[in-house]
Amino acid sequence: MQQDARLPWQPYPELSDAERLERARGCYETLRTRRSCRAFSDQAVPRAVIEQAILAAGTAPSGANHQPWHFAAIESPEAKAAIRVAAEEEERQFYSGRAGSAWLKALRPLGTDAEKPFLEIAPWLIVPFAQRRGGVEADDDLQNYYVSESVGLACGMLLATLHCAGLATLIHTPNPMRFLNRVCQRPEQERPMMIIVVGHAAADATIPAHALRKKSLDQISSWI
Ligand code: IYR
Repeated sequence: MQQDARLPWQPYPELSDAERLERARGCYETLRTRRSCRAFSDQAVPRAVIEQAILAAGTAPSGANHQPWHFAAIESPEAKAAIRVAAEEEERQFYSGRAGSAWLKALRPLGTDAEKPFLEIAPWLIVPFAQRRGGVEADDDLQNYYVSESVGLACGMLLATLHCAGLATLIHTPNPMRFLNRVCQRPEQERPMMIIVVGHAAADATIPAHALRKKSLDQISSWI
């Protein structure tokens, strides 16, 4: 195959600046309603929706286009139970001291604790794994670049897609989380980055008021 073939740029839709602004505002209005959900119902989510979201994540930019990610999508009740047991074990130690007082103080407004029933109740858990080596072809064993950045970008796109599909999500980060390699049967050289809990919010779900405190444009930007 010719390695350096080039194709013409496929034009994006032609919009006026007013239409562009309207679309950007629309995206913002959609994304600003995303909340971390900590109480899920057991309402099912079709596998096809999860597949589309992972496909969307897989379009993210990555170092040298090596796409250094693998997404383990888990719906098996046994696997979810195993993840809950292992995560709660780590979290109990985390919340009973390992986190340190400053970290625990920072988490207080969220009201989180070591109990993670949603890991079994929500219909899907997605675990993104970061690959230090790989490449585009299945049997490539090349150095990957900007691995954390690439996987972070893919996870952001995954989260945005799931939100657009009307699903509730939570990023859960058991600490440490190496047990995920065992449960998801992934090789040791892959690093689990987080658990993305996916489903529908429980009827009695709440959010901490703290979650609504978003920084202003002035706080998060400078214009040079
Ligand atoms: N992993 C813990 C603690 C936790 C840490 C941060 I930073 C958060 O933003 C939320 C929780 C847990 O999931 O409870």
